[in-house]
Amino acid sequence: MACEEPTFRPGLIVVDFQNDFCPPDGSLAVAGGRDLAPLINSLISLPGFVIKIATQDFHPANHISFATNHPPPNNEPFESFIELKNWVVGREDEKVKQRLWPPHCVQGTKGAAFNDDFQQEKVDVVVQKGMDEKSEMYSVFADAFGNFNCEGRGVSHNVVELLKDKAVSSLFIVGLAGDYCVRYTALDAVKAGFAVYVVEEGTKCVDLEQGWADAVRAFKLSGVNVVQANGPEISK
Ligand code: VGL
Ligand code: ZN
Repeated sequence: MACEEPTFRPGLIVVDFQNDFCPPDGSLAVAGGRDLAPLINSLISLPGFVIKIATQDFHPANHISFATNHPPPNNEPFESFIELKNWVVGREDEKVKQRLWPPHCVQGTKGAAFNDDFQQEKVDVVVQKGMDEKSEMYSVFADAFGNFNCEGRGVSHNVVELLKDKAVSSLFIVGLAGDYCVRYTALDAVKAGFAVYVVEEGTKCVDLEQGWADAVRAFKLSGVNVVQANGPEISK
């Protein structure tokens, strides 16, 4: 009987490693975000990945997630939530809570550019997302309602197709922020059928402790693996 070929074909996704998510000047700076550069650069320099993708949050100035685009009193960045309606035909009755953010990653600004320390020339494909003013896309795969196939309404590429074209089996995910775009990208990658590994030291959260605790709980429920860059500590 013929043996199955081993099918471990890993891909790497670096999520939103952009100036606006990094101290000291980012408008939505995640504590410690900039410190991820050495680990992310060493991962992206490895020869073993079948494809290396960087995602880029890339909003129009009138994006629905910006607190400044909503009237007071319910327009406090980080604090306020609005109701987002699924505007896909036939699903308008679906709603999700949308947290409001300071304006960030506006197309054409320095804040939307990749962090200067990031060796972006080593990336194979840059995928821009969040381009539709009425859609939130934390995940590079789908909008806030889990609609995949958002090309033409908020994302530059169909990432599932990109990965399937390269026969990717497994995805390693790092970047910002652990409790938002990394979290939802990882969860959707499992839905799309990939084995998923979030590298713990390769991400930082907006909400320092609670954000990561909630993300890990969601990862456990859906089968996202959390791995350590240097492997588990072995007690002597
Ligand atoms: C992100 C909040 C708003 C992220 C993007 O990259 O995690 N968070 N937009
Ligand atoms: Zn955003």
